[in-house]
Amino acid sequence: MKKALIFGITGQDGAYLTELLLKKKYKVFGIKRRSSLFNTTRIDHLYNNKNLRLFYGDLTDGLFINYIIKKTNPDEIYNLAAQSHVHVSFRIPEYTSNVNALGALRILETIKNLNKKIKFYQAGTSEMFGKVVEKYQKENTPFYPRSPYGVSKVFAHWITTNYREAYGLFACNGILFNHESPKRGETFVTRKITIGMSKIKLGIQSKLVLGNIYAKRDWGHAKDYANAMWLILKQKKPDDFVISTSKTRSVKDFINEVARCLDIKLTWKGTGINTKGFDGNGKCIIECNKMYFRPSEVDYLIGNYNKAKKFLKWKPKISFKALVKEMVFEDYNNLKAKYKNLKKSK
Ligand code: NAP
Ligand code: G4F
Repeated sequence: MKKALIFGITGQDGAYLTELLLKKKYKVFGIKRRSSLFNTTRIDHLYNNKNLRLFYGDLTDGLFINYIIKKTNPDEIYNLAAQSHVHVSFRIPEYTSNVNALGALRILETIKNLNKKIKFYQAGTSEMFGKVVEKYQKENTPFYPRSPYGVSKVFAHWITTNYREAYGLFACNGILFNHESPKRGETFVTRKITIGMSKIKLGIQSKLVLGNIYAKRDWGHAKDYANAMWLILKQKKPDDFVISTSKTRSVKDFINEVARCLDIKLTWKGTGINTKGFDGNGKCIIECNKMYFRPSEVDYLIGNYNKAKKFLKWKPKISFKALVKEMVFEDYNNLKAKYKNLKKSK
């Protein structure tokens, strides 16, 4: 039986990857952080699986990392743990770097010292391309990160490459473009929109306030991307892969698709930060506020996943429309049920 150790198991991607690996009959060890509230919601449905075992731990703790890798001695390690919010990284740059950059180094150094046969996956990101220097970003497109988050991930990318070249580790970088799902964190823009617009439709919220709605992203589904992570470690030789859909859309396009799913007749007026969205009754339901703008922005991302298609035989299966529909459906129905129960209990 293959054994996998997942850092970041309680996150969006950790949940999809755990589902996949358990289905493939892996023994899965996962690291959860100690917190004052339960933080395992995304994997609670897997809790009783006898092949899943969770440990408390943290990527900032080198002693723990050494202990857990020694104790579990896995075949594969997936490093999905990160302070993953770009805007927040401007507020806590040192912490972000400690977790995202040094965290990856701590794992690699432990693998090097304990067991060089362990395969390692590093969760890299399109944010490393930042102010893009090529129209379609691929594996060898130069990086130009635009946030402490992006910079921390560039370190993690290169230290992974360095340990592969210097010590012969089976260490791989996935360079994943934005991927979303109903399990997406609620402060990322897609989920903020599906929750906010659902609440507006249900009459629980009057307005959705956003930042730069003209930024463009290449959005895929997290389930497809978790599958790519597993395929990357299945290769004969360690390598780096871009995972994307090769389609780009603005935040405004995403909002329009959500409005369509919820049957909200949305019209727009104004430009830039003064852009406003109105419902069928002429009521302003969307506006922009500079508090959600970043000190430096990534305006445009679109990936070229040809290498993954060729070597991993991977391609995205879930379309943009299907992704948005799934997210809206989940949020709208859950909120509707919750709101109904609240009304009943009053
Ligand atoms: P996420 O939902 O924010 O999950 C991050 C995970 O890391 C959570 O389990 C979190 O624990 C854990 N974590 C945070 N700080 C930690 C620390 N100090 N020690 C141990 N664990 C810690 O992120 P995601 O969307 O699943 O993304 C997974 C990885 O892929 C991240 O590294 C992210 O940077 C990267 N990535 C994501 C995307 C995307 O579009 N989703 C694209 C490219 C790359 P808690 O649950 O306790 O917070
Ligand atoms: O949803 P976002 O916060 O995602 P962002 O910054 O692209 O980062 C995500 O994807 C990366 C992959 O490229 C990951 F590495 C990273 O961990 C994370 O998962 O913002 C998307 C866009 C940005 O341009 C942002 O400025 O939406 C814009 N935006 C506009 N209004 C907003 C908002 N973003 C957020 N979070 N909240 C807003 O109100």
